[in-house]
Amino acid sequence: MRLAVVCHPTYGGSGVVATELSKQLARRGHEIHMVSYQRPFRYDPLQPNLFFHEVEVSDYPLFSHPPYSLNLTNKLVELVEERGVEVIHSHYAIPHAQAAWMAREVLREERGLDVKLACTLHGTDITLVGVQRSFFELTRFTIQRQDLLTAPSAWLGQATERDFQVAEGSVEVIPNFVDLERFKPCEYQGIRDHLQADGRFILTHVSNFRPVKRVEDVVRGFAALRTKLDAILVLVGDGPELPKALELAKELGVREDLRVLGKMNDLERVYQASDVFLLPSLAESFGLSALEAQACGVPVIGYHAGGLPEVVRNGETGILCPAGENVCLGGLAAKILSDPERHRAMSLASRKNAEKFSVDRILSRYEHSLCRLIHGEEPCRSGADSVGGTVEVAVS
Ligand code: GMT
Repeated sequence: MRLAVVCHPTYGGSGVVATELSKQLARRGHEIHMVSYQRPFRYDPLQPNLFFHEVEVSDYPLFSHPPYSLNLTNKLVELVEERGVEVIHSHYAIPHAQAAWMAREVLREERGLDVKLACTLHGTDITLVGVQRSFFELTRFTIQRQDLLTAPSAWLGQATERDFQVAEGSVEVIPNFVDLERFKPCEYQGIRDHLQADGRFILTHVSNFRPVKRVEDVVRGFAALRTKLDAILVLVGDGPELPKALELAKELGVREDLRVLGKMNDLERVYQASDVFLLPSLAESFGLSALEAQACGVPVIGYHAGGLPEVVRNGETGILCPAGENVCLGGLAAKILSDPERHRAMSLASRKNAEKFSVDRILSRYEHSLCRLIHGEEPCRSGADSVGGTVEVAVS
């Protein structure tokens, strides 16, 4: 296959999934063209069959808001014409599904080319941003015109079908995946020392600290736990809600117990040192961080809401509290931590659960669905086959 993969390059689950998927498909011999305004942070320039195409964003002074979607559309037209791209795979609907649809219109009408469109919906493109009045109509229109729609959870699939008038059952659920070699349990003591845990339990939260992550609930839950147990709370990532969370921790008298690490690349080292992972979002479509934590053997505590129950097995690999009950988060975390046998069983079950989301298993599902767009039920040819066996490394 020859694919154009369009994504947001910044930190965030959708960019991570798009880039890891691209690398894996390229490894299987498909020709993958990643497209964005900046190189995605997990992109590997040395990987054969993987190319990055930067969209030049117009800086003409008349535009106080550069029309990125138009520059992106032109780049996609160019890639289909010049590189023979067969499918445009958008990650996060806005503005990628719109640009892909516009590119296809140009290609059909003027060049007689029929590129297929696939879009992986990730979460807030449906639940928060796409439903805004200023985005809704065009998002609905372009989502309905994709040849393949995928979502990481049944919960997000159903929300899309309900709110965007997509035919029932037409969103395919393909969960997020995890690299089980990288994210695995490890007893290494160094990070615990570095965090000055001094034998205390370690609770962790990793996110982009936006309101949807409900970081205040993390802090309130942790404060509730601190009335029962000695522990520290490690916060990884950065975003607009972080200062508020730190202020709240001060008010609740637990600021000294926080370790604020900022953005990190090698997250596995923090998960491996953690005893419990907290993710109390109410509208999380999947929760990639919850999967990565479980792969490292760390039970997850969050709410019975969104797609989280599809990732965390309530009572087995973590605990899901009734939505919004933040004191419950701390109370149940304390219960698990005070029972070493139960904690150990949950830790083992967490790793086992994560194994169901291995790269190989999930990748095959993407590969099958994308190939079907081009070849129907025929077996899929690799990119190398379809371009005459050439394997190149290049950046355009
Ligand atoms: O929807 C978002 O907030 C953006 C996206 C991102 O880029 O961070 O996150 C979503 O995509 C991830 C990968 O599919 C999922 O694991 C996250 O659960 C999801 N975030 C939300 O639904 C809030």
